[in-house]
Amino acid sequence: MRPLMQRVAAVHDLSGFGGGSLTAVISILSAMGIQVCSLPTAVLSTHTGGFADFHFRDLTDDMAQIIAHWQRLGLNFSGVYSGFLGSAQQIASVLHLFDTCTSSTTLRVVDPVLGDDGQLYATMTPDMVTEMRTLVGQADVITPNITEAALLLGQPLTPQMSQDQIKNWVVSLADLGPRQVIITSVPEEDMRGTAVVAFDRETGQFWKVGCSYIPAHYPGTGDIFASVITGALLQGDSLPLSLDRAVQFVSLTIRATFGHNVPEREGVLLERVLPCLNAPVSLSSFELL
Ligand code: PXL
Repeated sequence: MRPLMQRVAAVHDLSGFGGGSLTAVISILSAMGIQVCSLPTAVLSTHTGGFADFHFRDLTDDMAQIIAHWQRLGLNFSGVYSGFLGSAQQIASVLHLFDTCTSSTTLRVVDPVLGDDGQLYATMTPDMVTEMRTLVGQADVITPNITEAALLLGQPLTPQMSQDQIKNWVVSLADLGPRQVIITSVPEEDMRGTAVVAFDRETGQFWKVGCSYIPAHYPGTGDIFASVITGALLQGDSLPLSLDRAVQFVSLTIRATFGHNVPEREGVLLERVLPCLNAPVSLSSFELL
């Protein structure tokens, strides 16, 4: 029997204030008509970007129990989508979830949340980087930002990258295992703005979508991006159209926020633009690289 609704297991933290993580994942996928089953990895008072003395509760032990219960219930997910993890040990749980509660058609998306702007996030350890290489190896789709791509590949991050170099990186990441690799925040050669660059190992195609430059950096936009990618792929969109939808939606959230005098650490005004996720696709700007 066809499932009544697509169902995704979302393996992310719940940050109370500051946007991003499960708050973004649930609202975006729900708006796209996809049911979210949350597997929380940690509970925090805020995200870790820009707040000192945040409260952090690691849920590593709870995760195994939650998965065991889901297994007893015979749940079968159309997608498993992981993001911020609370400890390196949680990677074993995500790998276990990949092997249970899934079928041959389940889409496995891993956003290897490790850091940004050349630095690891406050709770991340070198262990996490090593283990994350194993997790991305079992994914269908991965969505690192350029810092996370550098960490996964053990390469230094440079302010500028040639087209050949970035192509090299997406292929090297695909060599770890995933079919589709999407790198965000790739610096443009002219240093004006950034781009998203993707590679599909099965077709051998490289794609690029440019992002217009806005001088602001809001936490949580990586979670928003990866959530739209997950929703669009589950809705049946191609990789390039999914990239386009995710870039356009993230740009909208930033434009809805920029201009208000809100501290960047409070994140974007996601709720202001959520309904746009249901607008018909009207323009696209992807390019073949
Ligand atoms: O946006 C990624 C993310 C998710 N969850 C927490 C974070 C961050 C990035 O800083 O701190 C708790």
